[in-house]
Amino acid sequence: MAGEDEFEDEIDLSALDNADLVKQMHDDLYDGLEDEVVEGTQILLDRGWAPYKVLTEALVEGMRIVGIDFRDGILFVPEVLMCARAMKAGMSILKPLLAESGAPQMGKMVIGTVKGDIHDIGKNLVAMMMEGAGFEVIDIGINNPVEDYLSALEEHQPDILGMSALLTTTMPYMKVVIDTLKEKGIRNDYIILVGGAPLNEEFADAVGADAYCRDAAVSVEIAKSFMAKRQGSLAAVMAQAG
Ligand code: B1M
Repeated sequence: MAGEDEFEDEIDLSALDNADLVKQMHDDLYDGLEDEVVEGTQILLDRGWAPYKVLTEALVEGMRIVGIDFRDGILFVPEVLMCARAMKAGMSILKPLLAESGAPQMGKMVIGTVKGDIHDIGKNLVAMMMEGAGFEVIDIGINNPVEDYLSALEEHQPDILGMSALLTTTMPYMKVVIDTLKEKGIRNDYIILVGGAPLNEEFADAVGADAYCRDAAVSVEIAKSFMAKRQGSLAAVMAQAG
């Protein structure tokens, strides 16, 4: 019976040891199996894995493997969309845990993916980790023209502007945003952090950003150190004033 075969093929994730479970989760992510990725995420957490370890070793690594086959023309957009959905389902379990650090309010950040670009998994991760570190994060989503950044900055008055780009064709748009802020004389009102797989430090320098962030954890470290500097100079100005 087909039904019985299906059951026989099903893998009991909870019976796997950690290494095999993580490998199986990479496969399940690759196959876009949302429920299985969620189940695997929960099992690892129940076994005492830290949320960040589950995120990096099971989910992010799984998506890295997907990226290789996408690049090589083995996977196509509809399949990769299913992988992305599975990854997001796993991330939704981790989000409250990553955000529950109880850290004091560190500052405020507006973050969005630039115009022409709809990749949002990395940006979402950065937003999650920043929230976990005590930042208030306003996520303006994907495909943002400069006007969207400007209105979010005006409305929310953040300390930090974060921009994400995953395509070599969209990353130059970061310069359009930064140049517009310069033209308006408000560039130095914000710490500007940029990230995304095709970027590097040189690029961040070239477009006039304050820093390139390699991943979500590094983004948190860099944001904290800029905030400390900012608060230090503010304290110095206040001390001078009286
Ligand atoms: Co796209 N895609 N994609 N894709 N996609 C890439 C980026 C690509 C490298 C795949 C490949 O060829 N190997 C390639 C770009 C090539 C290039 O530009 N040189 C590519 C392409 C070509 C395309 C299309 C053009 C394909 C097509 O239509 N023919 C198309 C473009 C659509 C568009 O944006 N206009 C497209 C579409 C898609 C999907 C919709 C199917 C899907 C996106 C779903 C979604 O995001 N909701 C998708 C995916 C999933 C990928 C890959 C496989 C995975 C990206 C990802 O989520 N990584 C990707 C291959 C790859 O990157 N290896 C690929 C996991 C994530 C955790 O990492 O995003 O790097 P990442 O984020 C990291 C850091 O970069 C950093 O921190 C994050 C967390 O650690 N970071 C920041 C990111 N943003 C930051 C912002 C910050 C700080 C740090 O601000 C302060």
